[in-house]
Amino acid sequence: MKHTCIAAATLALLLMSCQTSKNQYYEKHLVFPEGATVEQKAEMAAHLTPSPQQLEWQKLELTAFLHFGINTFTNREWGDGTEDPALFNPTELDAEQWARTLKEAGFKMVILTAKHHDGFCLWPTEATRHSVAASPWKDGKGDVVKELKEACDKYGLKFGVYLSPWDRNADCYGDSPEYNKFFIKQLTELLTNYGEIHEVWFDGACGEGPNGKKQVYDWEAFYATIQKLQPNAVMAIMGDDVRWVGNEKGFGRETEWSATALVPGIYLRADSINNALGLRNKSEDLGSREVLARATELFWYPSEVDVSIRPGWFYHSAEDNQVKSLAHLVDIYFESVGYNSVLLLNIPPDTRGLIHENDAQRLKELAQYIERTFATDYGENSNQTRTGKAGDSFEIAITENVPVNTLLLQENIAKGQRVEAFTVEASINGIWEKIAEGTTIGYKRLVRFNDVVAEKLRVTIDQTRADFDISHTGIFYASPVIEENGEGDVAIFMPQSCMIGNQNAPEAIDGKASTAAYRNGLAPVLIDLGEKKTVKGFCYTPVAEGNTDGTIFRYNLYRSDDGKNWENVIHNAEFSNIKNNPIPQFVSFEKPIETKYLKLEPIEEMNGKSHTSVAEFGVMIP
Ligand code: FUL
Repeated sequence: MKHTCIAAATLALLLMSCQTSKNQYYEKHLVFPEGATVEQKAEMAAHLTPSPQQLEWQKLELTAFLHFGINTFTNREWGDGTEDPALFNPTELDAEQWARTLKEAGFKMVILTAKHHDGFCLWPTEATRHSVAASPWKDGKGDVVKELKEACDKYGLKFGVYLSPWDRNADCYGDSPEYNKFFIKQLTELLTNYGEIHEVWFDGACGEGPNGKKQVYDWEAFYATIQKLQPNAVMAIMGDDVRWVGNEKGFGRETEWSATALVPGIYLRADSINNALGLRNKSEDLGSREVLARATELFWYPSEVDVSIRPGWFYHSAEDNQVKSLAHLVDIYFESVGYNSVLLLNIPPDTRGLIHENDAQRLKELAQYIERTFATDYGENSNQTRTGKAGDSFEIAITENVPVNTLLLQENIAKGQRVEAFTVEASINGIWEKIAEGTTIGYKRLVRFNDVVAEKLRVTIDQTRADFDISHTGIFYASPVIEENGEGDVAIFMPQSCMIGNQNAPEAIDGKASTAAYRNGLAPVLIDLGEKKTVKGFCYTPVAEGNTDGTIFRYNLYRSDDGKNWENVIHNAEFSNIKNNPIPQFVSFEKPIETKYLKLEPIEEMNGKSHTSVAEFGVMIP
C-alpha cells in the first residue's frame, strides 16, 4: 500500500514537471531542462517569481543612500585606510534630521555606509580600533549606526547597511581566511545589535590593481550569516537578491527584465557562464528571448539604480552648487522607478553631520513634483486586473477633458514578469492614434508621451511570455520642469596646448568631452598654459562612453616654468571610483600654485592596460 502511494505521488510529480508549467512557479531561480525550446524557456521564464523579500523590496521604489564617514572629513571619494580617526568629528550630527528629511521626501528606506573602502567603521566595532570609538566625536562613545537606526524607527523608515568588503585599513586584508573571519565579525555585529535590517549592500569595487592584495571572499559564509541573522533582508550587488543596474548615472534600461540570465557575482560559476553568454552588469540586454535561447538558468534578480544627488558619493563643499537640478532628478525618477527598478539616491551628509540645505531643498522639490504629478489619476478603474493573451487590448477611459502625458502600467510580478512588447493608442475625437510603444513592464513602467487630450487610451499587449496580468494602471499629467536650478559650473581654463606622449592632442583641450585623444602606453599628458598662471587645481575628464581604454586611475602631477625642470605636486594619487563613475575628476591643490606647465603622469590605467586616453583636461583658476 505504502509503495503504491509513493509510486502514484511520483507519477503525479513527473506529470506535473513534464507539462511546461502553466501552474508551476519557480521562486527566484530556475534551471532550463536540456533541449528546451526558446518557447518553452519563455513560458518557464514567465513563471519565475520573486522571493517574498524581493517582492517587498521592489515595492519600496524610492530608497536613499547616505555616504558618510572619514572621507567626509578628508574631502576624498576613496580613503586609503591610513586616515587618522581623530579627523572624524561632526559638529552637529543629527540623524533625526537625516531621517526626517528623507521621510518627508517620500523615501522608504535608508542605507548607511557603515564601512567604506577605507575601513573606518561608523559603529564601535570590536573587530578593529579604526572606528568612531577612536574619534573625538562624543568622546569616542558615539555610534552613528545606532543613532540612525533609532531615527529610522522613529520616522517609519526601513534601514540597510553598506559594508565594503574591500578594506584598505585591515591588516589581515589579503590573508583570505583571516579577513573573512574579521568581515563576518563586523557583519554579525551589524546584523545583531541594531534590530531589523532590510538590505545589506556589498559593493563590488576593488582598486587593488595588479600588484595589490588578493583577497578571496567567502560569499557563501557571508550569505549564510545574513540568512541566519536577518532572514528578511535582501543582499544587494554582491548578493543574489538585488542587481546593480550597471552605471552610477541614475538611468535604467527601457527594456528591464527582473528575470535575467546574468548569474550573480557571488556564485563561483558566475564568470564562466556570464562570459560564455557575453553578459555583464552593464549589458543592454539581460533577458530577451535571444538571451533565453542561449541561457541554461535564470534568476529573479531585479535592478537597483544607484546615483548620487551630487557628482561625488561623499560630501565635498566644492559641490554645494552642483546638486542635481530638479529636471535631472525628475528624469532619473522616470528612468529608474519608471523603468522597473528601485531608485537608490545618495544624499551625503556634510561635515557638520547634517544633510546640506541645498540637497534638502532639492529633495523637497522632487517630492512635491512627484506628489503633484501622481495626485490625480485621470484613468478609470486603475485597480482593475487586466488579463489576456498576446494581441489582446484593453481600454482605459479618461475622466476629464485635460491634457495627459504619462501612462502607468504594473504587472502582477508575484506571478512573474511576462510582457515583451506593447503599444499605446489614444482615442482623440473618436479616432485612434498611436502615441507610444514599449517593451517590458515588470513591477512598474511609466510611459511618457506628448500631451494629448483624449477620451480613452488603448493598450495592446503585442507580445507576452504567458497570459499577461496587469494589476494596476493610471493616467497622469507630468508638467514640464523649467531648468531654473542649474548644476553650477566650475571656472575652468583651457590650456594653450596639450601633448600626450610626444604628439599634439588637440582633442583633449577642445572643450568637447565627446572627442578624446588616445595613445599607446602610459603616456604623460603635458599641458602648456601659455603663460605663468595661478592654478587652484585641475580637471581630468575621462572617456565616458565607447572605447574607455586608457582611462587613468593612478597618477603623479608635476609643475614646471620651462617645460624641462619638473617639480612634483601630487605623488601617487588615484581618481577613485573612475571606473564605475567616469565623471570629470576635479582635483584641488592644498594651496594654489604658480606655473606655466603641468604634467599628468599616468602610473596605472583603470584596467591595468597600457594605454592613455584623455577626453578633456582643464585647469581650475581663482
Ligand atoms: C562604488 C564605490 O566605489 C563608491 O565609492 C560608492 O560607494 C558606490 C556606491 O559604489 O562602487
